[in-house]
Amino acid sequence: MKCRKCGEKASLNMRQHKLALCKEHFLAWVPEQTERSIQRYRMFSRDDRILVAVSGGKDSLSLWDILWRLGYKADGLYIDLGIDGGHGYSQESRRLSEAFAASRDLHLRVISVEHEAGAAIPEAAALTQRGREKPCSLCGLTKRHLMNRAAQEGGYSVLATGHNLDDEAAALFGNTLGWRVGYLARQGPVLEARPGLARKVKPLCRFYEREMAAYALLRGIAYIYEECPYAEGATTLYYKELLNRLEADRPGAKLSFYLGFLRAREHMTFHEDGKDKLELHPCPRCGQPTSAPGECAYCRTWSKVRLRLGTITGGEA
Ligand code: Q46
Ligand code: ZN
Ligand code: ZN
Repeated sequence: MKCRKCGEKASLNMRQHKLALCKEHFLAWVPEQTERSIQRYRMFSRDDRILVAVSGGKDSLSLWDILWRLGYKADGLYIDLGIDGGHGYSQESRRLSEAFAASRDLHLRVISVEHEAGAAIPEAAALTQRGREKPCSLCGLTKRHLMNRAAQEGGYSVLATGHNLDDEAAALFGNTLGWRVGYLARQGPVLEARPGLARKVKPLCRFYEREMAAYALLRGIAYIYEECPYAEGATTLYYKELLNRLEADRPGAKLSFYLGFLRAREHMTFHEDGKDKLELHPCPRCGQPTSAPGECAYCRTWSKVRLRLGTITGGEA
């Protein structure tokens, strides 16, 4: 297989795009395509200050690398979840994120959940969920809260995440299976700002996971290969597998599923009603918007954690 641009040996054959490229042309193609998505969905301009949520994985570090190469003003945010399992997952992903930032002289803000909220994620989950479930809902809630707060406090106009097409197609598949119209109404490359909520964008939403892995590898980015130890068995991974099977038989199926949804959404209206409807007001404790009647879920959950920690250690809640 030869590179379509120069005729040299191709490094990657992208059947879904009917495009094969050598290393050099693939490394140029990815930032070009990212720039096209940024423009197409009007994500941000070169005047904006962007905060990239970095996990130490291939997608978020590649996103940061691409934005930096394209000349955008992008800082990074790493949230240390305090997950020790899987050979010190948090420690290792933090080390790689810090090394990445240092190698490019970029600014990385590090927030530790334990320091901010009073306990590491697994510990807090064990206290509130009694070890019955995975810590993922608490983790997701905490990350969203801290990311939004960091974006607001730092005066960033936009928060960028490294979600790729496989992530987006799997989320869309799940939301469609359950006809969660509230989520469908809000799913897309851009989530506009609301009072107290930062604007969110996903510049890699048109890239297959495989393309991002190839980009990180060919660019020589050192990223954490292993997933979070709690990711195993997640429904999203099951949906990804199903979609991969479909993709193997019909190259391009994932992309057309997602892009078809975005096109269809322009002509359809998903009414956010019932429990999906998001009527927001500021949380009386932290000030972040919430749809809960009183304090936001973050404040309620973490005060429960601190209360239980206080009971155990004899300290203050
Ligand atoms: S939610 Fe769950 Fe992830 Fe948090 S605990 Fe790990 S798997 S990191 S995206
Ligand atoms: Zn080439
Ligand atoms: Zn709150």
